Amino acid sequence: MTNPEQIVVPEHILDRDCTTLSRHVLQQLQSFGPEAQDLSAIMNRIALAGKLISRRLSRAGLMVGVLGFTGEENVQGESVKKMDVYANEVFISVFKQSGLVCRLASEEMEKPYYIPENCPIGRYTLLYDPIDGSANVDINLNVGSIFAIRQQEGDDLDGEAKDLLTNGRKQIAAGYILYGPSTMLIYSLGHGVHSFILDPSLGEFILSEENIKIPGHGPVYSTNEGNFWQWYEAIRDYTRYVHRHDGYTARYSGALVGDIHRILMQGGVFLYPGTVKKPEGKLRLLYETAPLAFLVEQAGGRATTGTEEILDVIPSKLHQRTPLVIGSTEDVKLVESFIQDRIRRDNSTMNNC
Ligand code: AFP
Repeated sequence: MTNPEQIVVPEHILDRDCTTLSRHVLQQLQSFGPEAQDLSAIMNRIALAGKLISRRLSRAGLMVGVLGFTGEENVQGESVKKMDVYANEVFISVFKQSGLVCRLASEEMEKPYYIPENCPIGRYTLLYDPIDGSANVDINLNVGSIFAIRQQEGDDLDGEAKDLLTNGRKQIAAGYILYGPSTMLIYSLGHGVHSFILDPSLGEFILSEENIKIPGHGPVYSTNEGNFWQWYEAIRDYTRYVHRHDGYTARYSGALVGDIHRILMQGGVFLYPGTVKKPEGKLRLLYETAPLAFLVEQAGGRATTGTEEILDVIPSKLHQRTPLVIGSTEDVKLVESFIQDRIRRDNSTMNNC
């Protein structure tokens, strides 16, 4: 018989070590019903995709045919990297026979991938950006995958996926996988934000932190200031403000997931605003800005286009882009105040003409 006093690892640590992602989903939903089982299984599949991508990234420089471009362009007109193609196909492959989803919609595919009729078909849709920040892959810096889960509404017989053209509040779950020094999975089912770390010795994502709360304010502003002269005056005003005031510091990696992760943990604001030539900005609503907005709001932060909450935006097409201002409530409000100020000034100039 084991004497409990001889156990050297405290019970709560052992318990945490045993909290895998699928167990955590069931705990969150407080149910073992079919819906909870499905969501738990979906998260498990996303985790499997993350493990496969993480494994390939960790050896990318040693393998043939992993780094660099394919020579093709995606639906966004951007050059496709070999890792983008691999990661996109990994998600399809892990979900194809799962019986959990009916469609997968990705930044890399013009139209959603429909589960073939000879495979079991589920009622959920997975939306994802397989490798976000893929320019970082070739130089061994952080990249990520972003995902969201929605329930299919209607039968989508015409294959247009029009039911996905709804606001981000329809997301059931969202999160990202960060491929950094360790591989992390952060997710929310609408009950707080929780993080998991891939333990390579176990091959499992293990709970690292529950109910993450973003600080109300942080020192970091994260944006590509190379676009300064392409931005609208309001964003330039904000940037001048942080340059002239103590307590701000800039951090930008060129990979959204890493930059958002820093802000989620330490506070601050990330901006990818529209430019005069591209008022809609660069980031895609369904695969990037809406999932991250869902997560950051669940952590107590905010996400806006500058004039509208990201989660209220109704897209008119699958690959719609939105400007993004996301992070700590106080810091997002500060950016908004510069935008509102410019709108007021522009309106009064027009009224005086
Ligand atoms: P990809 O997903 O096409 O690799 O683009 C990366 C990204 O969407 C996002 O991760 C970055 O924050 C942003 O673009 C970087 O864009 P800039 O190079 O224009 O700053």
